[in-house]
Amino acid sequence: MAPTTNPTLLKWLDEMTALMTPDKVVWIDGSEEQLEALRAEACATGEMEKLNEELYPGCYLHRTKANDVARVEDRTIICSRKEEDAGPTNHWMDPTKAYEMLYDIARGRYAGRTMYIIPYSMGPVGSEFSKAGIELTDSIYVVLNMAIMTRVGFSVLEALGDSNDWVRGLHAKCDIDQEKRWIAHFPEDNTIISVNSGYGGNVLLGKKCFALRIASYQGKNEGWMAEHMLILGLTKPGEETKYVAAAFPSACGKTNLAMLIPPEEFEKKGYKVETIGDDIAWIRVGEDGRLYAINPENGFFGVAPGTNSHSNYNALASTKKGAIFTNVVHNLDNNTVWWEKCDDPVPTNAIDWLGRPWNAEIRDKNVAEAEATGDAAKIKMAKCGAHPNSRFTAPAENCPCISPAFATGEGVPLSAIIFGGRRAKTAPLVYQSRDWNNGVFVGSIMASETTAAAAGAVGVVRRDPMAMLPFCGYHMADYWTHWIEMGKKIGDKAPKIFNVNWFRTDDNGDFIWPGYGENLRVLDWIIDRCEGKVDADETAIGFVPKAEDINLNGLDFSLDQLKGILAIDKELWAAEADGIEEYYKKFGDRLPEELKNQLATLKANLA
Ligand code: OXD
Ligand code: MN
Repeated sequence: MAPTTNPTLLKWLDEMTALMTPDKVVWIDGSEEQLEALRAEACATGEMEKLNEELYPGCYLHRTKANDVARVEDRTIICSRKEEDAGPTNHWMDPTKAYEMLYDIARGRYAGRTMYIIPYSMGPVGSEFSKAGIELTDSIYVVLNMAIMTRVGFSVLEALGDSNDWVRGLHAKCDIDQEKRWIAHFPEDNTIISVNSGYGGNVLLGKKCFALRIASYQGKNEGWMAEHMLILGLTKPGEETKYVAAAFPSACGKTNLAMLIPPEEFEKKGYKVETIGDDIAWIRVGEDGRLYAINPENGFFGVAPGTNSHSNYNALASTKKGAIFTNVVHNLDNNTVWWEKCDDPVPTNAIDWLGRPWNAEIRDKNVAEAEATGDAAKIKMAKCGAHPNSRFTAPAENCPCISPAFATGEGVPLSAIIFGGRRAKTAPLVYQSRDWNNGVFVGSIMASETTAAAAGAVGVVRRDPMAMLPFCGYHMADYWTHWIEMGKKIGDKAPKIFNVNWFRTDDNGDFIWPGYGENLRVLDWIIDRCEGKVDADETAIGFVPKAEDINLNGLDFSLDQLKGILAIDKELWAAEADGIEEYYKKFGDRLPEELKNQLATLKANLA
């Protein structure tokens, strides 16, 4: 018998069961016994491998198919009724056609298989911020990852009651056929359909699909915000904790900033950073008129390569129990995991992410063979034992610096919002916007330059507004209007908005600022600005620190170097303003007047 009487849920389940024709139906109740039985089953079928229980208690390894290792933006679609509502930055498909196509792909694909019904909550069950979803899947790997990344089980159904405010999610592995892979969103129907993938970002439907694409649309209609932001708390000695949310494009070190360890000088004085979230923030106006944020997730889905005790001690520690590793190297000598730039030497007896025998000798042979082809992409991949986008799924509660506020679901008041990108020359290390609307402008023009490591031309500016380019579930210009509307609601209670750039380079292309834990020095200034404790220089783009106000104690970094990365090159900014003007044209008459005015002001300031 179904553990719910929710009429909309039961009706949808009837429809989906008829469509998918599973042999068996299993409700995920949230109990440890059920999850443990599923882990055992996944190990018996080879879907997962259990790792060394002493070194990695409760941890497992999984490999996806080689064609299924990342999110697929070109096959991610927003199926709003009107094409113009998806906007120029999304791929759109007519919903009637999309349902027909997707149901044709999925029809009967649970035959001979089990349909798992996962009731899950984004945000702690019962929190005012939280929302429920139901994901149907034929993958135990998905069930077990969802049980780390979200709150799953019957308590979600109880909290939902008979409400229709829940998100429908259908996932079917089908044949992992990349030609028939679709990650489809129907924002007006609260529905997600994902077919032919088994990779996390495409199939853990609570994360990017619900908590960003669907939720951003819900937020617009319901007066709140779903953002691609980390949330952290910074406590200065003797002061109360201040909270900031920060948006960066993928691969700009969001998880590292969220879990930052202060430099020794600061730690000794009593500075502390606590993590609330590393990827997503749901933000609402509180009773006192300020913005409050929660992390709707319950775990971290982090990139493994590059994670080590120096780059992110806390993330690494989070992976030591109850974690699932995907597409990393399996070290057979001690039945543990390995990836590029972890703390351990290359294993001598291992299996690579493709399931092939692997060690340093084999790798060198692979690299030599790839070099003979002269193909840069092949050479890059031959150097990897772990896939560059290999992942860990780790419970947030494992994180040594997790904030007590993470679990309460009450939301933390935001003092600052930070935007950032990768800019070699243009953006200074940090600047503050003049006010909320200017901050919205700063977020809307967020960009990164392509690096030599990525395929394609070097130095091309890619705009990624608010780091939401792949995640905004509706027209980007309407999303900016929503930001402006939120600003009107909160007035002078608004968090201050900043922009940071850790990636200024010297003439050799090397990064100037040391980054990682040293970024605390910038956060320190940001909080001082929020508190009105420190002055700044007003420039054409906003308020830039006086170099002396950024504490460099204990760091081998000169004031002149700092002045260099705080400098604003007017010529570069004039070119930037032209680039913004060109970019804004895409959004036609939906571009809010306020942003047009902001661009005009920037141009006037630069003249
Ligand atoms: C992620 C991403 O996986 O932003 O979090 O790509
Ligand atoms: Mn992300």
